[in-house]
Amino acid sequence: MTVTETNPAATDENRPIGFGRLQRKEDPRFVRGKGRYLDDIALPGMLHGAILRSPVAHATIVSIDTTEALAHPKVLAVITGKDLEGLNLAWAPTLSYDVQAVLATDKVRFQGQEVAFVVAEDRYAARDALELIDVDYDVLEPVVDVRKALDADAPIIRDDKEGQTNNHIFDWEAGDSAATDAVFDSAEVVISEEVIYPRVHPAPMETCGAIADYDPIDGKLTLYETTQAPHAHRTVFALVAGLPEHKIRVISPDIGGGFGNKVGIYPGYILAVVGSIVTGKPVKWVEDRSENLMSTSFARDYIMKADVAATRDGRILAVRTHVIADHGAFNASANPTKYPAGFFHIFTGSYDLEAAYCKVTGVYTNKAPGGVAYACSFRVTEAVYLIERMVDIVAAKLELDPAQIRLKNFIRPEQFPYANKTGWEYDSGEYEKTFRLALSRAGYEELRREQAEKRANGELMGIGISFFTETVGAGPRRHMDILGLGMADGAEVRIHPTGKAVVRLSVQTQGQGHETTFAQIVAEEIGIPPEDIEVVHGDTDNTPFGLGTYGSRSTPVSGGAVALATRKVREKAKHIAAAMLEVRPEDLEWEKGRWFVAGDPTQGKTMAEIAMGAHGTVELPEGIDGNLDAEVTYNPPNLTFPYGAYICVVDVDPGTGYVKVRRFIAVDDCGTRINPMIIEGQVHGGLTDGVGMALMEFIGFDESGNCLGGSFMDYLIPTAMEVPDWETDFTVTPSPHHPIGAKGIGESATVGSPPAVVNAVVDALAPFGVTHLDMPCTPDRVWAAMQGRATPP
Ligand code: MCN
Ligand code: CUM
Repeated sequence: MTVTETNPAATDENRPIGFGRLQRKEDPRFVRGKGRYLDDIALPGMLHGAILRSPVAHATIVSIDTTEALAHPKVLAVITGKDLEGLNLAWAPTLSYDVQAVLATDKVRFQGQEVAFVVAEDRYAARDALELIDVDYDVLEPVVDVRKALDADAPIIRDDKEGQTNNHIFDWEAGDSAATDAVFDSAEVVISEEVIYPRVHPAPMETCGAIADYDPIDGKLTLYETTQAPHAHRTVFALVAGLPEHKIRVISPDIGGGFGNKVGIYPGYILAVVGSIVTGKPVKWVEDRSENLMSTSFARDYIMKADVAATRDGRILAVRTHVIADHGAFNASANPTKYPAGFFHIFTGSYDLEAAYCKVTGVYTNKAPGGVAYACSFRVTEAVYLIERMVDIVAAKLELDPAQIRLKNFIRPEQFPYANKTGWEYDSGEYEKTFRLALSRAGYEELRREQAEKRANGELMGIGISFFTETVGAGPRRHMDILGLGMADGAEVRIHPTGKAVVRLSVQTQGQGHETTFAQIVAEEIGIPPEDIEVVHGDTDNTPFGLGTYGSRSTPVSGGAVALATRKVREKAKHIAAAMLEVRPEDLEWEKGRWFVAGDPTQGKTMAEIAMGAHGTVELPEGIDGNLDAEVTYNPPNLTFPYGAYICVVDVDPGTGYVKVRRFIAVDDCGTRINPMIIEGQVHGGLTDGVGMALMEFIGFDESGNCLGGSFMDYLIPTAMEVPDWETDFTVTPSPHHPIGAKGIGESATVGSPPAVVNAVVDALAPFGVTHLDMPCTPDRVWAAMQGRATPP
């Protein structure tokens, strides 16, 4: 088999097969407009649903009159919360052991909440009929300011919950409070700041939607959904709707971006199912942009009060923080159950501390639910932003260089595996090496000289550094589950008689290129070229069980499953080859793509020959059945800890406060790299996210609880105009416990870049005595900071 000829695209890094810069197998259909997204699917006789949403943030529902809507000639059904109560479906469990109203029955609790569902012959009729529904609301005082949510006189939002006498959801803590306080008591320097990570939204290009097709004859529900986790959704649907799980098929077609927005189970999905059961026809529901921005999973919304204890010369000793977490009206965030604040407790960052402690208080407000979305790595975003902002503040107050203070405090290579003070075991890292590469790529010393010259001329140039460590690949089953489902993932590898392969995954690509990279893992392990390997995913009838794609867990978990399943195939192939060659398996040696007789390389069998042999007539050894297939469910022993060093250079217009990102240098380490081109794409996208959040993205509310970020006119996202040409580089520190040494990369840049941008803006404003500025650093906020005024909301 001459691999190089059959795989001309994979020529990068001298690796003709397996890992390398292979062009994406999925792109021919995407670039030709042949992707098949949810809204492209039209089933025979399909009806269309639309959701009536609450115009107010907090109100009692006095009455709902649907008579006129029902009289619309094209309307087949109008469903209200009362109807759902009859089916015991008015409330659905969230992924955080709370409940969420599918359609409001008693009260509405955020602007945009689902109140009624219309099913009509077409989309326009469904929308028109929404306007014919008459809802009488008795408006209540809303809880908008999260700081006041726990006040004794605050209106109680969740009066539906028995025993709920305030807006408190949970208190969660990590680390050692007393030990941390002790370090603070004797510290030379204590520095405090309140750091806010505002509410933002993942805003994928494709909004969320579902098509439910319930067949009353055989009782089978086929549910097309924009979901990042088809298997988990199916199980939850079985539990919620009481449908037998083997009669539910969840199909997740091509996804136009997920970014965490497509993890949750939204009322619209459930309503499509109810609509199909009620009408006996397939029902499609697709939300519009405003519905997406106003009602589906937002992200962040953390107010973090933090203290850092340090020595006068910049050795950081301890960090403690108290977070108020705004979870909106329902606690619907998608965390591993044990961790209501996600993995926020990695806020100790990349530094070797003596002590750390965090407490997170989750509260209800009259806002849309969510919290864990937007490439957050389960709230590592908030953690990284906090520590990287604080380290810069400490550096500024102690008049130290932000690069030097980081070098002084890094966890050293010989300390890995490193147990941090809040319970994580970092698997591997060479922080200083990666950091120094970023400094040299940036020309850090030269940049500082340039900055000094500019400052002398009254020009505002800023240099921002961020060094982040992530924890991705949730997770070991003994520690991590969602609704009781352990966080493992399955993979199935089948080799056809002619030597072509199919690999079936439990994870779901949304743009990350799984159809390419998972084929590359099989190729690397077994020597079949990637173009001969088909990747199947996104259909519960055709893939093994697993928890899906989020928290950059596909490579750490599913990637491990695929590598191990392929190794099983390779081992089996050895026994079959031995039978074919009439030698003992111990006498065979492996080279990529073939087993051969040790000492006589001419005597061998390629994978294609072995595949045919497996299905052929040769007598197979005891215990080897006639196929070349294998499956594995992989339960990772630990998470993986990718990291990176980012440096951002900005110029601030002293006249307007406008921030221009001039340069951005990103050096990432995600261990073994499967496809460098795809990794670069992931990093470019995440850096763009970071510039967006740092400078413009923000979901705000007025005092009545009206959402101020409900369209792309108000919720700004970056375009090519706002971002520089990214300068990326990498180091490789393989994960010691992952089968191929890979760590996740899908969220690294979104997690790591916002502090670099904000640190750069604050650095630019240093001549004004500014040491902190909250995101987004919009021109008006930057301007106000220059004038020494409080920043506008
Ligand atoms: N990869 C690699 N080598 C590594 C690590 C990863 O080549 N060492 C490749 C993977 O094989 C995969 C891609 O990079 O093709 C991302 O892998 P991974 O880090 O495992 O992340 P996931 O595949 O689990 O993707 C999830 C992650 C998350 S949680 C969000 S949010 C996000 C992100 O991916 N959403 C995205 N990146 C996105 N990119 C696109 N285009 N669209 C989204 O919705
Ligand atoms: Cu937190 S967004 Mo991604 O994990 O799907």
